[in-house]
Amino acid sequence: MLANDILLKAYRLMMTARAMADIYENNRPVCKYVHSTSRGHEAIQLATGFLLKSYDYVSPYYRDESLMLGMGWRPYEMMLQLLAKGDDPFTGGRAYYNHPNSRRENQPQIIHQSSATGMQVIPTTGVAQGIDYIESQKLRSFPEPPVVVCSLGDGSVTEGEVSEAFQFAVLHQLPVIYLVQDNDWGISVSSDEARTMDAYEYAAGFKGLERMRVDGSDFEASYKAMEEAIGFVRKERRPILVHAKVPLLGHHTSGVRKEWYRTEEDLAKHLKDDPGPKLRKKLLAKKGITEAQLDQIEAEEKEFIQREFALAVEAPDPDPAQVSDHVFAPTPVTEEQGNRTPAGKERTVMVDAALHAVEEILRKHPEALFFGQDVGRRLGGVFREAATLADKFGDERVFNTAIQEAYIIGSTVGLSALGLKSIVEVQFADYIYPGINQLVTEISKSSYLSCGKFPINTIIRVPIGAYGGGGPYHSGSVESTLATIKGIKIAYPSNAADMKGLMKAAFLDPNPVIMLEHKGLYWSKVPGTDEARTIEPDEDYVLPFGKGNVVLAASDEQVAQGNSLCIITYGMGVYWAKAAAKDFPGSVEIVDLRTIYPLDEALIYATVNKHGKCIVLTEEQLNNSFCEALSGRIAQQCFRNLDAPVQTIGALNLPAVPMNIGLEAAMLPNAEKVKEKIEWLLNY
Ligand SMILES: Cc1ncc(C[n+]2csc(CCOP(=O)(O)OP(=O)(O)O)c2C)c(N)n1
Ligand SMILES: [Mg+2]
Repeated sequence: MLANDILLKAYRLMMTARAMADIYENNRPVCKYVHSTSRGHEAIQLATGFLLKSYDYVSPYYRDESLMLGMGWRPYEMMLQLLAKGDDPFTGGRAYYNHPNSRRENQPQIIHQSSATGMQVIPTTGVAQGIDYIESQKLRSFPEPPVVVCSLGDGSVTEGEVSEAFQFAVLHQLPVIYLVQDNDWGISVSSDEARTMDAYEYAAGFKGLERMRVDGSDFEASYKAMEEAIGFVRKERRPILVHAKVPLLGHHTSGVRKEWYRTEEDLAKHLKDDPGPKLRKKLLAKKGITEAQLDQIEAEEKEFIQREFALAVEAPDPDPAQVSDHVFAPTPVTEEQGNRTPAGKERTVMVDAALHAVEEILRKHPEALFFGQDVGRRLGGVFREAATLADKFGDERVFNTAIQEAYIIGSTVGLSALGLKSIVEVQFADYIYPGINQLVTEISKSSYLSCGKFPINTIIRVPIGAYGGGGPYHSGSVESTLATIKGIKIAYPSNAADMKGLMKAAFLDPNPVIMLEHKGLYWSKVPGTDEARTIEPDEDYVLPFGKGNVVLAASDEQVAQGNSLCIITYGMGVYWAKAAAKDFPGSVEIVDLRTIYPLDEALIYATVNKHGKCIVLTEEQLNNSFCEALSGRIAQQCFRNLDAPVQTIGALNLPAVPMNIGLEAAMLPNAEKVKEKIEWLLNY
């Protein structure tokens, strides 16, 4: 039997949650932003909240209002988010009710929470992965072994990404509790429409995942179950799924009303399990607890919530001048530093420059780890871009993952929250798509929506590009897709020195960075790309993002005669441009962008203004590409100085790069195609 004070505290907070739901419902025009309440789910949520410690991590979902109350969050603070006020401690008025994140020292830690159902499971499992890594490397000590709670609804469990996380958690035996609150509904989709098994039954398919069922509407049972689950994970360092059956008493959200799709019968069935009255009955059966005492608690909470609500309504709105704050955390790398061309060094191929950069990072930073498909000991990457690293740093720091792009990318959110620095790899750019969801939904928004509390420090290495008949699923370009995502940085080096300097800058950058690494430049195998091999810079060399490079300058003479143009390009385009320029000595200036975001707009515009003629060159299919967007921006910014329309060169607008080398060549740009355009433009 639990002590009366815990039961009474739970009862009080159930009355708080009820009063909150009621006041929101009674003030719908004021509570205009969409919100859900925890009505029906209070018991399991409060039990969980009571049991977590400040060094634990929890990912509450949008219905976990009572979980927040259980962890000691003040209703006023939560209401600031409900009303999207400036002092909303989680998102500063940027996201919905009960989408918390917190680094407060005296309460459990909460990473950024998105609204995408089930998508929090990978980032949150990443937190458990991070704790496991810290424990294995003895990087830090905790008062006692932390646990991670990932909370989600029954409807969310059917999302595919959830299974990637479960797989990883059981394989690596991570200290995580998946708490599934099963109310039999996913908006209007009933459980029998959505699945043949509930989460408890589903969990049985994941060998090594402990599981437990509990009546989540019974506070005492919930408390005992969570106490056991948390105790198990603290001690055993293994994952468990807790399946809590709960009623759903409120509306799905303020906007989707229960009476639209639920029958009287269904509502009545759920109401029978209302956790408040259930607990009240138990309390009244105890000695010394009276109806009057419980009535008083209810009345006190009602009054308290009225005061809290009035205060929150009065709070100021966010300052619109701050709308653009916190997209990125500031990076320490703003200037090129270190020795780029040390004396006596050999020229190095680009793939080795990347490998050496990662090796130097791993040697210096125990908080750094590197994982992805085939990067582990046996192969060291399908391009040998990770060769020998596992031998040197061990299988806990450099390891293979299953084929799980969503997990590979999304787990870095959790690792980053713990101060770890992950370098991960997606084997081919063509296979980044299963990970794009995590990139867009979780990673890119984390810093912005947590007001800078959770920027995601990660490097995502992505071999990219076409050459030598790689075929339709190993040659694709993805930079335009990536460039539409705000909140990530994208590098696209064209030579070994840039690769090394940018990799180092990416590592020091507290924000998410994608390194696009052209497979055709890795070993300078493509004819004409020998210059991608350069002297390898020193270990301390860094190249800031957003600084383009003039790789070929036009002569003053040709510029003065108006017989010049510039080519703005990156990656393989640099080599096509260089080859084409040979026939026009002094007339062509080539800018290698080096990073797609941030973009060196100052250099681009200054160069275009100088020549008055410009070609933007890319390997990608042209229509609606980054290259077209950039040419539009150039036209806008440099209109007065342009002597001809901005030209673009890219691949044909086909859905894939065909495999036969003749077809591949027909699709891609090359030096010849660039030459024709230069000639035409110089004569314009
Ligand atoms: C990826 C994604 N798809 C769809 C939605 C819209 N949506 C919001 S809540 C919800 C139902 C979730 O049901 P469940 O996980 O059982 O949680 P409950 O609301 O029942 O507590 C859906 C489909 C979403 N938020 N995210
Ligand atoms: Mg549900």
